[in-house]
Amino acid sequence: HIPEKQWAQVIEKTGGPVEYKQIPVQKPGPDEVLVNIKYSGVCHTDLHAVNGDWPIPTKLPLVGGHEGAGVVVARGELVKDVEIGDHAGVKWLNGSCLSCDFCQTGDEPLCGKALLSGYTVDGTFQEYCIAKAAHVARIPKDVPLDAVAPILCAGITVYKGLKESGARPGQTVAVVGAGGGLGSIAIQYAKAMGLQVIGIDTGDEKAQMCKKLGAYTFVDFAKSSNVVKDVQGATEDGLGPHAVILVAVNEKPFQQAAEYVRPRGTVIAIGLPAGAYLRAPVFETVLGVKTIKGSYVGNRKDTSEALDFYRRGLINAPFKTIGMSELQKVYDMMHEGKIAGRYVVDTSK
Ligand code: 8ID
Ligand code: ZN
Repeated sequence: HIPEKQWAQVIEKTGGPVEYKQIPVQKPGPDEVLVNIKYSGVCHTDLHAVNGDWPIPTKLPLVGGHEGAGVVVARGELVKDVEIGDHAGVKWLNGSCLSCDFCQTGDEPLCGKALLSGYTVDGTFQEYCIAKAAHVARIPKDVPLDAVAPILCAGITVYKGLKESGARPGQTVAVVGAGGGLGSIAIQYAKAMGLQVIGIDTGDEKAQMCKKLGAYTFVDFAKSSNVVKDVQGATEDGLGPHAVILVAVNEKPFQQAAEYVRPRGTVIAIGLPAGAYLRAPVFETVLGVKTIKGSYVGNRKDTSEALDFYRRGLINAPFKTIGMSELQKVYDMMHEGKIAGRYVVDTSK
């Protein structure tokens, strides 16, 4: 049975704090489902939303969260292909118009009417969350809901970013921010795609984790006196990695990447540090025929592909579980850069 009230983490104003309290359970509209969220990953995007780091405003009050894995408990009358009891994931792209130029061509994250979970609509830091049926991720029943939660944003995003990079099996990719949530999962997808990984982040815990996950070497940006030289030196011929996946929450590495990426290589910007700019030397970019581009989550097909990698046992990224009531602690650790891998909140605690 579906209760009238539920526990949620709510922010009333930009800047926070999050308040753990009871709020009403919503009813799904005709094209929507209600998902009983069991676990939700905590993405740095959720912290950006609390802090108001980005140029678009959030709804307020706001329930954050967009890596929610759970069970469908209700559906609107137009929903035909999601059943009550199905396992489903609520991701960043909560809904889109499905008819604009972008939606028609599988670029639905670019839809001008996109609904964003935990940003423009309430997200997954609550026990019951609404999402458009067309966009919920279909999660196979043999997959654990806690471990799969981080795939719903971090996994999809880095998988798509790796595809956008054009890197081929056997080539080298640098993951910048490799010790964080997206980075740790990026190492696993890259390895599964036959790429060789250089991890870049800081601290012994993250270094060890990155190597355990499959990075063949690690560059500690805080200890290195010349990150550009060290990253290039970590490649066999010293010419730099074929691709760079930028998932750090800091502007500086966005500038360094254009310098150390290999000629003909591609830099993929994914991380969204507040107010940051991409800067690259024109001369070296032109004569090196380098590509610099953004990558933004993934479409429904990327979602099912990313989940399939997970289902086949190719992705084993570390996560820690904590009660949803302790979300603020996770934000505090994230702010200090102290999380190796991902935290997942249990909505029942
Ligand atoms: O679709 C998208 N583009 C998308 C999707 C999901 C998330 C973008 N994001 C964005 C988030 O909004 C955030 O800005 O990706 C960024 C990373 O999210 P995350 O992985 O959830 O953050 P984290 O777990 O805090 O990891 C960040 C890591 O970066 C490292 C930190 O040590 C941490 O491990 N880092 C920093 I800060 N500066 C660094 C540097 N100079 C660095 N690593 C290497 N070099
Ligand atoms: Zn996210």
